[in-house]
Amino acid sequence: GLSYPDRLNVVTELLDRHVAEGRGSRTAIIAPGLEWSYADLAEKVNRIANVLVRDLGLTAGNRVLLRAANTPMMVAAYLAVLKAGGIAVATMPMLRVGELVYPIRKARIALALCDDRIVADLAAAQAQAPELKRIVTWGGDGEDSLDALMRRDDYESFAAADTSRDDVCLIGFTSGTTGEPKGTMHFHQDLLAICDAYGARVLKASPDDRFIGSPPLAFTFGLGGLVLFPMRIGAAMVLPDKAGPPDLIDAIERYKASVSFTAPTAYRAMLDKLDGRDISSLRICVSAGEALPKPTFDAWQAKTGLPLMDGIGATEMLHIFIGAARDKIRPGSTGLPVPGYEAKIVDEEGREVADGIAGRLAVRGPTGCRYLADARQARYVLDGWNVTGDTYLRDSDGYFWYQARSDDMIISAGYNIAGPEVEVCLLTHEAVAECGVVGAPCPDRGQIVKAYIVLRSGLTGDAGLAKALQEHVKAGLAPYKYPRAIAFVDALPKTATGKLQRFALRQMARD
Ligand code: 3SK
Repeated sequence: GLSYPDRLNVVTELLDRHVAEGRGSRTAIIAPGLEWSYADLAEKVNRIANVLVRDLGLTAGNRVLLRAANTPMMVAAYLAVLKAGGIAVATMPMLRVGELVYPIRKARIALALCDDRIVADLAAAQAQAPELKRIVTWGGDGEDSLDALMRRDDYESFAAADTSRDDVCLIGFTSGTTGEPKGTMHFHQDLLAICDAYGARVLKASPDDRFIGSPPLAFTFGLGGLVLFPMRIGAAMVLPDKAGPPDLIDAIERYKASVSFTAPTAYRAMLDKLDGRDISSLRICVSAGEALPKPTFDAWQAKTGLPLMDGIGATEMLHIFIGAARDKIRPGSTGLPVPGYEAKIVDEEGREVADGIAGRLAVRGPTGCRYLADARQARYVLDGWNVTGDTYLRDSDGYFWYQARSDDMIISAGYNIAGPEVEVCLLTHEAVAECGVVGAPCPDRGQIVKAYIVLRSGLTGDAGLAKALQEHVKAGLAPYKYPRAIAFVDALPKTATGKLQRFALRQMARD
């Protein structure tokens, strides 16, 4: 089993230890026009931690919202919050005002650190979330900017807060299908546990590797794959300005990245753009965030000679809990429970079913699952087992095979999108009387968001109105949630009690 000392600050282990043990000159972060060694990163973290404690009054256990793309300063700010004993609540840069208000209020966040370029939505959210007292930005100018505060003479060193291994250090919000997002809480030791379980036993990267990928650091898939796994072994992370598939190829080629973390959609998109490119530096490719179809595995292997290492994780569990090391891969299967984790298939009543029978995937292990003040804990965590929203079966060799989602979540290009959230947004458009939003199969993105819309009487659906509805969703929610397909219908399938029959809509979307 994994065990850690009682007094533990994860930043001491992931960062300061490298400097203390003479590895300070190793490269920690590579970004366009910039390279930071572990010592450089440690100094930035210390400076920000000093600002947090001495200028902004942070005390242990305070929550700090972080809002930025995957930049070196985002990494430094994240680690500084943890080193100072705070709790990081990272938010995806594409979140809009309404999506920012909920986590601020739920986690009662008084302080935010934000990239100046994307502060507008956060500032607007502050007007609806009185809990948020202060936003400090970096990358702009002004005496109050984080950059100015960090420059103080005596801010170069900082003693890590004396935290315990089971002090909460991050809250990750999931995109729940029913009701509000759930805040999942993780301890200092959890961040090491995923490195020492999946990282050491399945991924098996080396200190000379360079990690790259597209998931935002606010999604714990990105935090683990791009920051924690490399730092645990003293390797480097590559943070390109943009991480869409063409930019990812550019960055792999330019910075000789060797370990990639992204979703099947991105691997598929890269496949079409590889001719004439040199990505021979790549040696380990992890695929998660959505189910990996076997044809994608086969096509990537045929083109690059590399197997895609499939995995399933959850914000609840912090990172991947089923996957397979390179010599254990069975194409089409997600793999085996990561050492330290247990997984089983259960029926609707939570009883384990026999191998070969499909049911809901349940998992338990060292990193999950505690929700922040949420009665739904009782529904999703049974006897310590987290019941996921995925239907799986286990074969007689213990391999897990993905079948389908068991709930209303749409997984598109690795993003989790709650159909009901998009419905609520569409209903705020004056032309919409009723709507139902489900996932429709898509060869490139796995699924796309498809909206079935009943218009108010007298209106007719056409391409212009469909476009207007798409723009309406993009303005109200993170743009990746917009319905790529819209069908205007006369009525929606309903139960006798008037409830939307999503399974019937899902069937329509498949036909
Ligand atoms: O599989 C996922 O969607 C996931 C979620 C959170 C963290 C890590 C992963 C792979």
